[in-house]
Amino acid sequence: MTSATFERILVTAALPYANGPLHIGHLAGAYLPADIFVRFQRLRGKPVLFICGSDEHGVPIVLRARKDGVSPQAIVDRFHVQMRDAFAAFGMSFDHFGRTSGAVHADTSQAFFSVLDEKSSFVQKTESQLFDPKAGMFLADRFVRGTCPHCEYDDAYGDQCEKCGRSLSPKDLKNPRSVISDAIPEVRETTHWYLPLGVLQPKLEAWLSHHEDWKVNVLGQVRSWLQEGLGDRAVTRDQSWGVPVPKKSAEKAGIDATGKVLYVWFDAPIGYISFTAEWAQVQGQPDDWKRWWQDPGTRLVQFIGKDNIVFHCLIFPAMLQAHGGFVLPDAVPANEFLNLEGQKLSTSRGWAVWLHEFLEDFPADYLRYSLARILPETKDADFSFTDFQAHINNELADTLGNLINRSLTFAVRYFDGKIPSLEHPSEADSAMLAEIARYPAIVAEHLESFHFREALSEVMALARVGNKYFNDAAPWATRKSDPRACGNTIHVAAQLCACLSILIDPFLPFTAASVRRMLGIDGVSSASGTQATIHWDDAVRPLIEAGQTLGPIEILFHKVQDEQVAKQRAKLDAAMPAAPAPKAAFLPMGDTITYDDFAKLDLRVGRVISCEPVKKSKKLLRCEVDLGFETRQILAGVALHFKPEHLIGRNVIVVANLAPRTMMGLESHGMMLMATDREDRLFALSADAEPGSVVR
Ligand code: B3M
Ligand code: ZN
Repeated sequence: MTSATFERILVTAALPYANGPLHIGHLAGAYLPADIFVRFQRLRGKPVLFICGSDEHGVPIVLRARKDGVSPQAIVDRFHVQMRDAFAAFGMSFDHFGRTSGAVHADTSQAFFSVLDEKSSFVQKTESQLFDPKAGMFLADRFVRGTCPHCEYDDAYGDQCEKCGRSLSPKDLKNPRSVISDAIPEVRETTHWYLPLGVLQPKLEAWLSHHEDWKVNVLGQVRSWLQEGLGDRAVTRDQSWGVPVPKKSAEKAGIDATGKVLYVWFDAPIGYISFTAEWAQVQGQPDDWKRWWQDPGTRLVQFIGKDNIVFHCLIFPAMLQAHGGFVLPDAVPANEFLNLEGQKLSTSRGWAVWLHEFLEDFPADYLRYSLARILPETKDADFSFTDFQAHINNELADTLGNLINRSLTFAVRYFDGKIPSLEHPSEADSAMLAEIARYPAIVAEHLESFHFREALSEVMALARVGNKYFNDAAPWATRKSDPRACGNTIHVAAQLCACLSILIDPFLPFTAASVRRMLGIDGVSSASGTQATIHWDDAVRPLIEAGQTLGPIEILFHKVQDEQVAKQRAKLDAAMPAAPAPKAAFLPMGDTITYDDFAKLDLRVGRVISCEPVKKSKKLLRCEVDLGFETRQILAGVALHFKPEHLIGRNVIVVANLAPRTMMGLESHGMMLMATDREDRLFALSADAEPGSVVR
């Protein structure tokens, strides 16, 4: 089936963990592309349903709760609301934003598990796993850290190494330690349900063979997993936070189900289904979710970031196949990662632009535009505030904003706020109208094939063509010399603005709505739950009648000032101060000596009674040191590190039996011991004992 023949499109975006605020990396990875796609499809008039929600189970949430000293429920309650609101403020037009800690989700995922269990799709295995004897719990996934067996990175998670990206199992780690108690884990036996993916692999491969057109980055990962051969994946965990393993399954297997829950990556993707069921309930048609998930006329498109590829392209499809009766993803347009100012985004180190904070300084469409410009579609991308400023000022303000603003302001000022008629258009007018007719299909083709950057670049190309047309037509000159030509220019420019108000809508929904308000266009909407009467394809033809009265002019974009950029940078720097220069290596150990070698040293406590610089020497200080039984002159090469007053009156340790040496014409009878650190700082050794005391 080609994508055109599907009756409806079900779009999902990865469910973000409810363990912290959202940042620009989240938007660029999955949500902005998904929203662009959905808004475009709604404008096309296709039945489309957009599902997302928060992923509220799993170790990250439990760890965050422990860190904050609150319950996991308190954490997810807080971040679910924060994420939902931030998404809404950025115009993410979900039809439903659910949560996996809800009752419908628990029922749906338990029912799913039970079907697989009844079909004997699972195997049960008793295996030894890491157990924290101090905390009294098994240590799955991120509860353990240790050294990666592949790359030796010493802080790898139990489920994945952040350095080399390999997926791990806690027992693979060398020198494992509990994240909870820092205890060294013991090995204990426990029984779990496993999905034997190896058995399911042939059927998966058959299905995947119809999707050779997927993105290269996605197919690359999928193929490498298949080549290695899929193994058994545990789908349950020993833990208290999660969807409990269904009692019936536990009884059937003769396993005590207490403290056993579904693995978060088993229940989370089922969230897409349970949230659709919740949506259907809200619509008053509780069974309607079936049409979206079980009718082969549905095209399922799943937007994710690259770290979720294996789950969406192999494991979830295998679960769906094992269950039977569900549609499988037709496309999984995964994005690569977004970096920030040249560095990896990091929630823990505070290296991020948080969505809820961004809105205090800029309108949502600014970020949507700048991110859409650089989406990491085929490789990692970098967000920088300098680029951001250039995107807004040179492109949004100077190109798009300028075109719309000068066209409509002209009509307000010289045509009484009405769109003039088109009479005997010039060649240039007709050529411009022909361009308008050409672009909707060009942009649509890019959007259909998930080339969002390219699509946006075509939209902006049309705006540039429009600016050139406006400049060449010079209505400010023809206003007096040829009023009809001037009217025609403004008429055509208004049609162009109308067309752009549709083409920019998936990217800049807030701006698009402003433009349509100014133009007085009703009947276009890409928002959730709205029925449009004017569609994407209508953008090819003139949408404005002559005589149409314009609404009040709205300023679309304000330029981003240098101070605003500086403020954002300062915020980032405050969050993560520049890393200290790496320290020098420790000096290598000296050769081994015997005790007798050591015993030759006569170390004594001394007190510095006087100290002064040595003339003509930068380094030497001359000290009188009281050793109890006598007073000695000792020269110390420490003048660059200590002032005489730092040493006078201090107890020091002296090598008392060192042969005398002459320096700068002065005799030194012994040596003071100092510690040198890796930055070459000196610390005098000291002891609170009377002068003359023996050190050994
Ligand atoms: N919560 C992981 C993530 O946020 C996970 C996605 C679930 S999608 C079903 O990267
Ligand atoms: Zn590694």
